[in-house]
Amino acid sequence: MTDLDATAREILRGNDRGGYTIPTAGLYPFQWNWDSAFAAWGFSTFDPDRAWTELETLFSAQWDTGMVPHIVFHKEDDGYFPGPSVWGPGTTPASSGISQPPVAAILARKIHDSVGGTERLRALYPRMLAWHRWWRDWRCPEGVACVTHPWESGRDNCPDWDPGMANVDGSQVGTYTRRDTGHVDASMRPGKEDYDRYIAMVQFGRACGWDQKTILEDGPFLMADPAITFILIRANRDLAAIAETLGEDPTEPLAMAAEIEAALPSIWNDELQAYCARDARTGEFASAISSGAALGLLAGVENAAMEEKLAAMWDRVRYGIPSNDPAADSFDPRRYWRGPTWPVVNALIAIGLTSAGRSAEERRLRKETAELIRSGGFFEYFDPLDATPCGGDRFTWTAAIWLAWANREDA
Ligand code: 9WN
Repeated sequence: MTDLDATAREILRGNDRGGYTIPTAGLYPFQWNWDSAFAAWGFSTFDPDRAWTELETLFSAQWDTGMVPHIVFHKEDDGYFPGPSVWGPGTTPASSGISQPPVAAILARKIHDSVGGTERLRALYPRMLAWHRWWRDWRCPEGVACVTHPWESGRDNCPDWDPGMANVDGSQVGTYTRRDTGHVDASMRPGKEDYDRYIAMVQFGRACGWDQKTILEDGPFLMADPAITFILIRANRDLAAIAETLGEDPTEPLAMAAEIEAALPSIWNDELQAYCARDARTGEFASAISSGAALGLLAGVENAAMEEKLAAMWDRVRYGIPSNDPAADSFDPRRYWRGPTWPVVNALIAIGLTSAGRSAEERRLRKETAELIRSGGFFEYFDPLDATPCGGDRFTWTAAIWLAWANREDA
């Protein structure tokens, strides 16, 4: 074990709050959905029991509808805004009212493949299936996966969401105090106008009691998300493989994957020659290619024209896949999802590269990601041009993907 491995383990242990990990102390004091799935993957490298517990705790907050919330507020903490009182009453434990990228089945399968735990997986299976059904019923109105809030995408202020955000009225939200900019440099975070709109969307959901029909039909924001679309296709296929392992019927998850796949032409942007975010209300496409398109390989989607664009995008930076194309006007190398590279997204893309047998690119991505962590530490994300570490430090998912992927010496 290297010193970095030891530090990564310490970070996971240090962010453990008893059955769940927080993403990082201060900035994110609760349990986040996809962060926890990655944390479980990291824990599986040295504490398989703790890995399964992480997923179990996350799914213990699942709503009756099948939705697994994007934040679970296990304990009070006023260091984060918007906390439980903003999302509204109604759930135990308290949680947010939206979801996040459904990576749990993808990582649960990986964890089971490497460390076993069939009975733990068996208990989670119906919960994961219910969650995928929720995505089908409430987030795939035209086949591909949509998000009803940029936070649901996990790629909050990515230019992917600019067309939809432009139509959200944030002028009536009232006053509130942000906490994020007290923890990290404001120039690395979404701006005030973004936050006003984020809060307006939360207020809409709360006002209708998180009624999904109302949110889907009349909510202020509904955009097709290429990243979640690809993740969900892959997650459904992995769930089908899990079903087979458990002696369950894989037909339904396979059918859900096939339905989404059949709808992919609706997010093909001819102008950009790539799969792209698209406003489901107006039909408008996002204006730049993002790392969402690079997740196509997760779903087995390989398109020569798009691959060429993605390769050019990668070559415009030195470290990792950027969250937004450096050739776009909207590119900003340090502002959150508007340009930086995210080790955790690189790890997901690498799973896709491995599945596609593209080992040279997987190796390059792994080495570039490892270099960022070696030089800058376990930060939330990095400037892809000069490797400056950004956002929160001692970050759970960066430590987790180091242990599960980026520290691999070579193959
Ligand atoms: C809102 C915890 C989360 C990640 C998201 C990332 C960021 C929250 C925020 O932090 O979002 O959910 O307040 O900025 O964008 O992907 O899950 O690490």
